[in-house]
Amino acid sequence: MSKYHIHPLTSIIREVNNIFSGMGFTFAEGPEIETEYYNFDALNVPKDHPARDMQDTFFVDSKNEKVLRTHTSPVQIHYMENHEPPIRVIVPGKAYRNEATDMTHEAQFHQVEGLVVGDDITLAHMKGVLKQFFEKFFKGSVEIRLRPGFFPFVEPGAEVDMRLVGENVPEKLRGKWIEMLGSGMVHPNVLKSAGIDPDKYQGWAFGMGLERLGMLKYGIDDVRAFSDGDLRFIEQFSV
Ligand code: 2NM
Repeated sequence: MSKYHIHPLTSIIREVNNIFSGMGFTFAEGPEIETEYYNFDALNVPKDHPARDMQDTFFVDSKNEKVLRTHTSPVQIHYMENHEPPIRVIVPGKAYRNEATDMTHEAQFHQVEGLVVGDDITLAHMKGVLKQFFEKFFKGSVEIRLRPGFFPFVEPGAEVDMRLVGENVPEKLRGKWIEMLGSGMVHPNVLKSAGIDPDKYQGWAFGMGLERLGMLKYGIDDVRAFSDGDLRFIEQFSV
C-alpha cells in the first residue's frame, strides 16, 4: 500500500473547485479569524440573534470583538467590497461553531459557499447550477427540490434537497430526498453593506457542508472520522 494519501476533504475541495471553475466561477478565500462586523453585522444577522451567543460562537480575544468565523460568508463580503458585478465566486474553507460534537456535528467543519451577483440573476439560475454541480460530483442524474427556509442573509431563503436517480444509485440512497444546503436571494441589506446597489443588482448564494458531501460520496457514517487522526481512515483513500 502507498504511504501517501490525499485526505478526502482535500479531494472534495479540489473537485468542487474544478466543477465550479468549469461553470465560470472563480475561487476566493479569506481569514478564519474575523470581526463581528464581517461575520454577522454585514450579513444582516440581528444583534440579538442566538448565533452570536458565546455558546454558539468562539470569541477569541479578551475584548470579545474577534470570532472564529461561523461560516465562510465574510469572505463573500470582502469579495463584494473589492469587485464589481458580475460576480461568480465560490469559497471553500473551514468554519467553527461552539457546539457539542456528535456523529453529524463538529466544532470545526468545512463549507463551500457560492455567490452570483448580476443584473438579471434568478433562483432558476441557481437551481440549474446546483443540479449540474451534483450531477458532476455524484457522476449520475439528480433531481433538485427547493423548500422555503430562513437565513438572515437572504430573502427569500430556500433549503435545497437532492435525489439521485437512475441505475447505479446505492441501495441506501435510492429514491430518497437528501437535504444538502441552504440558499437564497442575497438580502438587499447585505448587498448594500458590501457596497453593491440593490436597486441595480441582485444575487443568489448558498452554503453547503463539505463533510456531509463526503459522507454521502464515500459512505462515511460519523463526521468525526474526518478529523480524529486515525490513520486507518485516510489509508482507505488513494492518491
Ligand atoms: C447559506 C445559506 C444562505 C450565503 C449568503 C452569502 C452572502 F455573503 F453572499 F450574503 N453567502 N452565503 C448563504 C445563504 C449561506 O448557508 C447555509
